[in-house]
Amino acid sequence: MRYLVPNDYMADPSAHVFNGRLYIYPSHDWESGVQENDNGDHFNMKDYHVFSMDDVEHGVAADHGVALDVKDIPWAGRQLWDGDVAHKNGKYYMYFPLKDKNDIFRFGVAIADRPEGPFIPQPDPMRGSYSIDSCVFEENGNYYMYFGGIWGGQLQRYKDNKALENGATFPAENEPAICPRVAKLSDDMLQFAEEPKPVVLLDKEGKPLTQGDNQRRFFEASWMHKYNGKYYFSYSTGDTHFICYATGDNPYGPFTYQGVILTPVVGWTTHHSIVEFKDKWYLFHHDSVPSGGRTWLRSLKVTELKYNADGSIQTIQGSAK
Ligand code: FUB
Repeated sequence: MRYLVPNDYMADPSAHVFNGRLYIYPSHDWESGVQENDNGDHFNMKDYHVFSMDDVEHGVAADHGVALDVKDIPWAGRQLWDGDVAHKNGKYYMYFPLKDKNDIFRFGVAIADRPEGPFIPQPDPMRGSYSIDSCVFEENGNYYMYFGGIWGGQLQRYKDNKALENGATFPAENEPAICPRVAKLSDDMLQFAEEPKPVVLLDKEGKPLTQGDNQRRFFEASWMHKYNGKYYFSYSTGDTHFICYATGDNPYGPFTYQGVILTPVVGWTTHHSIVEFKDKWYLFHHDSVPSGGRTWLRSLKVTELKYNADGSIQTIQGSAK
């Protein structure tokens, strides 16, 4: 494994192939001086760059520069976290989580004519949006947005898509865990076309993973890909630092837990994307080795991802020993 952008700190890579070229949409870490806390205030990012590759062997061929800056987003408060980009009818749509002026995470949409941007933000956040970590999956002209993250990602503040009056509720340890969400996007790609639904993660006995099962329950970093007709929902377990996956028969799930894709890396967060490019599958992710373990200064990596004959994913060793 090697670092893709050795001269800067980038994290949360969302990788996609557009027009035969691989594009990476990461978060852009920097040393903002904000104290580290469980709320993630130290992830104080203020812009996005876009990177592209002709092939993975030769690494990043181009840094296309700043594609979106927080100062150009009218409703911005702070913290541009993990975004994603989708393509429809010659336009590229970036979905980004950002705290508004009341310190509530919402999703914004920004539009470009080219995959590398620049992306022009819409004046307001998506209606009814909340929490963090957008991932957009396209199939047969339908676009599904997966999202959510607990703790600093604020997902525990919502039930049935409504903000809770008392601020936040976590289920008891033996109750079903808080679920990520999925919603189809509208034809114009600017709003949810439906109420977001919970993405239910089950164990092999068909029971929902519980909140106390923190080796397997969802924390943040949703990603969806399809392989051999199956839907693979992958995610981070946060405080236990695994990238795991669960499989299902349709984009809404439920998904059955299958195992670990990536064991813990150096740094608190672990976040990834999975993409097929030129007949191989890749795991893009980050760690904090180059910054000496400073968890808010992360660096991009890529490694090949391999499947077994039964469709299970071979576990990749992360950089934490
Ligand atoms: O980069 C900020 C946050 O850290 C992301 O949104 C989370 O997934 C975690 O990687």
